[in-house]
Amino acid sequence: MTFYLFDRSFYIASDVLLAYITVILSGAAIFYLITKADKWPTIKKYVTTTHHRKIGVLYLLSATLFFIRAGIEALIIRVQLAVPENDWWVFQGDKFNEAFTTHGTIMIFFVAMPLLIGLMNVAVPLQIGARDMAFPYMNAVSFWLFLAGAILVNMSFFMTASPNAGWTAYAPLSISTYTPEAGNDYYVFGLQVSGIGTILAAINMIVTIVRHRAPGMKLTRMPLFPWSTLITSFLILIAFPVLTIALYILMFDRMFGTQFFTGEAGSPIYWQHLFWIFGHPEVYIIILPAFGIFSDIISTFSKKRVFGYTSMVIAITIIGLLGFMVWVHHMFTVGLGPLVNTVFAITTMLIAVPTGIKIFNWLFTMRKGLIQLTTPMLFSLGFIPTFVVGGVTGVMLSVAAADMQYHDSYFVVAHFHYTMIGGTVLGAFAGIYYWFPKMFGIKLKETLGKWHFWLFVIGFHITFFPMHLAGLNGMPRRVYTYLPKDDVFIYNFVSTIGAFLMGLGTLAFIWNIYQSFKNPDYTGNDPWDGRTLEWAVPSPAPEHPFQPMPLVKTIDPLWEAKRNRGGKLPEAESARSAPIDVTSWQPIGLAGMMMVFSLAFIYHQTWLQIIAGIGVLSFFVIRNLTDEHVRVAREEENE
Ligand code: HEM
Ligand SMILES: [Cu+2]
Repeated sequence: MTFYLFDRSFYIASDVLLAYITVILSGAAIFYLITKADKWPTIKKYVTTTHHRKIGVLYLLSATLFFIRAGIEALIIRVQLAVPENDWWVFQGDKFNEAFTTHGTIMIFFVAMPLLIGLMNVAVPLQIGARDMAFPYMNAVSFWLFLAGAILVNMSFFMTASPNAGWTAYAPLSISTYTPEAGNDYYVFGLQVSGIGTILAAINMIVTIVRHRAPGMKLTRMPLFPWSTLITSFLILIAFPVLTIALYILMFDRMFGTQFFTGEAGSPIYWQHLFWIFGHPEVYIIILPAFGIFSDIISTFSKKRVFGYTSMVIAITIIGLLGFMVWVHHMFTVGLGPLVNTVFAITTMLIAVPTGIKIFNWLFTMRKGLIQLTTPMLFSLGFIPTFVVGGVTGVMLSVAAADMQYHDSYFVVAHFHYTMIGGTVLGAFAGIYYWFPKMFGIKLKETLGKWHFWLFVIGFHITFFPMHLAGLNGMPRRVYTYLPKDDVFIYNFVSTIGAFLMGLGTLAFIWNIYQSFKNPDYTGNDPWDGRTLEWAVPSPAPEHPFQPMPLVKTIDPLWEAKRNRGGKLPEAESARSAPIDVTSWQPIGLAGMMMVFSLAFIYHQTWLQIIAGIGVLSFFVIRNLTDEHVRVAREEENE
């Protein structure tokens, strides 16, 4: 759309204009509602908090918002592809490239990751009897850095500079020769800033799990969600620095004229290696925690201890290790030679073994169990067959010779949505329904939960099953249209209908949250007749849980206590000390400054770079001068 002001013309694309209007109007509405309900003090509490439950809620809330944004993009993609030779609105050509790039990038980094890290924050400390995360302040820093990165990537659209080289940002397309606009700089800085937050979160999880378990809770008595969190955190700790390095190098190629990925000595294949050495572990980073969630939920609602506990732990560990040895399965068509392809085909196929073990363990956990079809359990049951389909197509793709056909086709798109939606997203929904009482003291409505489940899962299969067939019929991914004679119309049309059903399912979820707060069902400590420690503390979880500190003697201590000791957990003699909780504006300040710093680089503003750089460093200095241990010690002296 073109506007005229004082003889000058301004062009704003109509989709961007619509986004501006939507954001301004909904922003004003939210501002009004908050003021009317007098909620600014609550917001301040959340913004300055270092408490694990509140930070968990912040992660989940942001993830939900980004899910809506990237979900709308998915619907746009589906509408554009509904019929052949479609020229609907503006989403052809480069706009389409931008749509699938930001859809993929946001879904992976700013939806899947924070959904899981959010649930870890809410549940893991309580499940292991810790009083908070080991480093509460750093936890807040992690969250705000994640959000700063996410805002950077989301902002690009409003600056009409969306990343457009795919979520994989393959060189040479992603270097400035081919994409000189700011879009891929937003990608680089957004992922870099949020990646630092993720690495810090992983360190925090590892230390919390290793150092802050309740007395008696040996690693062999730890529930499976904390176990999968521990393994996942190690994967993050190893894989994310590879992404950090890759992004740095890409930044140098884009901004400072180096030639790592082009030219005489450089090669675009280097980017593919670096990206997938990070990228494959990344897909396990977003699936293993979901496995943990399903294990705990299936055990709770089958009223049985999880079958094959030890083999579950070993399987997660092996999947984690193998995850680092398979990255070349994304590069079978590059031409690395038959030997390399064979080795990586075999390691990839091996992963099916521990995954299969887990599937059978879940089935055996349910066998002869007293199964309760609550909403979290339904999501877990929906996961098993869906994920098996994703696993089977994964094994098909791992056959290097066959992958020459499958590669970059819609078959791949179907495969990874079966694993990521069938695994991660269903897992996150299951976890949200399951732990919602621990977050807010109320349950989500079961009837609406069932609507959510059925619409979403049926919609999912209608959307993604036909994509396998479109892919086998030769439809490549990342294309904005096709011809009638390509014979893929019917698959695409059905797929688009399914996508809208998923959208309806998501609306049911949001409506459910609204209804549940409006007519709350208050629940006690233990709404699901749970087995693990989090159900022994009040809902919502208080600032100082576990007084007195329990002594753990089995895998499901609360269940054991309910059977044999009238529900009272044995008490430990000496409690673990609680981390010092503070409230602070520093984490959000630091993250905000990082954002300014990044923008200064994206728009090449040297002075702003210097000032914002000093700003970032000064937060480190301030932090050093405000040691809360000293403050607390002084307060205790004065008492
Ligand atoms: C909610 C319903 C969803 C629908 C209808 C949907 C649809 C699509 C479609 C049609 C594509 C292919 C675009 C193309 O190649 O031209 C795509 C790509 C992608 N989707 Fe989704 N998606 C959904 C949810 C998700 C979720 C939850 C995730 C991850 C957690 C995800 C991750 C991705 C990724 C990584 C890509 C690849 C982007 C690229 O090629 O760079 N999607 N999606
Ligand atoms: Cu992979």
